[in-house]
Amino acid sequence: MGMIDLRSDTVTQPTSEMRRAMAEAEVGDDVFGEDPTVNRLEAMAAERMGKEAALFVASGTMANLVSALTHCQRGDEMVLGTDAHIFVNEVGGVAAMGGIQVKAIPNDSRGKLDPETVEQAIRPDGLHFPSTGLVCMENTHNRGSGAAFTAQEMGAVTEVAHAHGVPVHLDGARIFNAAIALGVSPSSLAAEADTLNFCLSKGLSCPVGSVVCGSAEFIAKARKTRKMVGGGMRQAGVLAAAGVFALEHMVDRLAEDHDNAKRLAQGLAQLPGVVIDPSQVQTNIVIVEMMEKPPLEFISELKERGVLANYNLGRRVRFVTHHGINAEDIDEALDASEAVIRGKAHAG
Ligand code: TLP
Repeated sequence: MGMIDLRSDTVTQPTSEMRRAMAEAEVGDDVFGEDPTVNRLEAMAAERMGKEAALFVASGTMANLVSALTHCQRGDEMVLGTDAHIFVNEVGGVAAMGGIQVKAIPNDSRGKLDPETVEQAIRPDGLHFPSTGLVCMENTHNRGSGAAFTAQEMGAVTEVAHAHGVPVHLDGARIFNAAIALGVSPSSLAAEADTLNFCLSKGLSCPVGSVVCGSAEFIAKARKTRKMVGGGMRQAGVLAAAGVFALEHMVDRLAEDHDNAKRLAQGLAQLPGVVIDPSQVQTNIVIVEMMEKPPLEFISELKERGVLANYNLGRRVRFVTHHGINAEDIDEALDASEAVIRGKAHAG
C-alpha cells in the first residue's frame, strides 16, 4: 500500500498528459530568449495575472529572491509578517544574497497584515534610517492555514505602501487556490501588488517552476537578476511545457483539494486534544494544534499507519491536500489519526 502523503502539495506528480506535453515541447535557448515554450508560458502567465510581462524561474524561493533583489538595494529594508514564508522558510536568502534587512511585523493568526502596522513600519526619510524598499504579502498564507485574502484586504495594505512610495510584492505561491476559494480571478488579486510570483510545482502538479509577474520594465531587470543568481536556464521549454499544460488544465480542479481539506478538518476537529476550527479552512492547508500528544510523536505514529504529515513548529501539524489525494484517502487519514489519538488515550 502506498503512503497517503499529506506533507505538501509539492509532492504532486506530473500527469501522463503533462509528461507528454513536456516530451514534445518545442525548445530553444531561453537565455537568448529563443525558447518558444518558455515564451508562451511567460505570455500566458502575464495575461492570467493582468501584468505586462512574466519570468519563468526554478522555484518559489528563487521567485521571491529575484523579486526582492530587483526591488531593493543593499541596506534597504523589506517589511513583511513574522509568519511570511520569505521570513521563516527561505533560508534568510534576501539578507544573505541581497543585503536586505527584513523588518518582520506581527501578522494575525491567519497571516494578515494590519495596514496601520505596515504604515508604522515604513521608515521616514532621514540620514540614519534604512530605506523601506518593499512591502510583501502572501496569498494564500501558508502558516496562516492557507487563508485567502480578498482584493480589498490586500488593497488596504497596498494603499498604505504606495502612499509612501513603496512597492508591493505578493508571494502568490498559491494565488490560484486563493482565487478559486474566493470565486474571483487571480488577476483581481494580483492587481493589488506591483509584482507577484506563483508556483507551478505545488497544487498545479508541475515538477518544477514558478513565475514572477510585473511590469515589462521590472521583468527586464528581474531577468538580469535571475541570470546573476544562476537561474538562466537553456532549453527550459521542457519544464515550461508542464506549466502551460497546468495553466490550461490543472487550475479549476483545485476546488477538489479545498473540499478534501474541509473534510479532513471536520474529521480532525472531532478528535480529543486536536484543535482546529474547520470553518477557517478556506483552501488546501489544514493546520491543527496538538494539545495533548506531542506533534512529532503524532506524526511518527501516523507514518507507521501509512499517512504522512508535516511538523509546523510549536504544537502544530500541517496537512496539505493535492492532486494525488482523493476523498477516500482523507477518510483513511482520519481513521489513522483517530487510531493514533485513541491509542494514546488507551495507553494513558
Ligand atoms: N512552501 C513549501 C515549504 O517550503 C514549506 C510547502 O511545503 O508549503 N512561498 C510560499 C507561500 C510557499 O509555501 C513556498 C513553498 C514557497 C514560497 C517556496 O517555494 P519553493 O519550494 O518552490 O521554493
